[in-house]
Amino acid sequence: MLKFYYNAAPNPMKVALLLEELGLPYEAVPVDTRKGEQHSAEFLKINPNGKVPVIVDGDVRVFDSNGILLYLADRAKRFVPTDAASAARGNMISWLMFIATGIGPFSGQSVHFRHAAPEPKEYALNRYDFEAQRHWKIVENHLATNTYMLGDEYSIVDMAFWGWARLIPYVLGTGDATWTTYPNTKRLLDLINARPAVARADALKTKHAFKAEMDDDAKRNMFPQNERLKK
Ligand SMILES: N[C@@H](CCC(=O)N[C@@H](CS)C(=O)NCC(=O)O)C(=O)O
Repeated sequence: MLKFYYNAAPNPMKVALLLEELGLPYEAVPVDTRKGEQHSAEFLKINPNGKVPVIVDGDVRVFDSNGILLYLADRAKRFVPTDAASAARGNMISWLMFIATGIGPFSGQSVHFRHAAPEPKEYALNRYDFEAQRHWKIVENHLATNTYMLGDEYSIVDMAFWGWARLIPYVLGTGDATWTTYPNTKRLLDLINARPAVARADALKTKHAFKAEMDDDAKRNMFPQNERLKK
């Protein structure tokens, strides 16, 4: 059976949503990143990048969330335009990579500098907050004239969007006021949240007890770069 290495963070949750949408049987394998399980020699054999998500299905291993979405959707021929030469496929790849290389990394760094980095952090926070906002505004404007990220059809790009969109208030530090600036984003988020597959994906995290405390040990595991500053 397909093994899905995960925790409850945005990148694994996108994949959980697709697995549930496809109705694929899978075994969810928790990787407790606050305990440092992503750095174990055993896990690094599965994902040399030491991060979740990863899937292993027979002799196929795919790591990196957007790569996994594309692999599973292509294989199932669902939630993705399948004609490799079509305009629809080009559009899908553009938006999927925009989320993979822009929305995800800038939102992730915005979270880090806003909520975890020590002072002084004004320069870095300003840069990542600016870029996170710039990327989310592109999505917001796009959704003013598109029901879903690819127009009329729900796709893996919406699942990639969903993983991060529900965290925008935390990413941008703007709380409930966020949605007055991002009404179209909220509309799509609500549309996706109403899908039964979302409830099933979200139920996953209740099946395993992940470490909740961000103590010194968890910080060492999550932010190993800081050890260099102590030397
Ligand atoms: N580009 C990767 C990023 C994966 C990633 O950053 N995963 C986080 C959880 S969302 C993680 O494993 N963090 C643990 C760590 O960085 O040590 C993807 O999209 O899958």
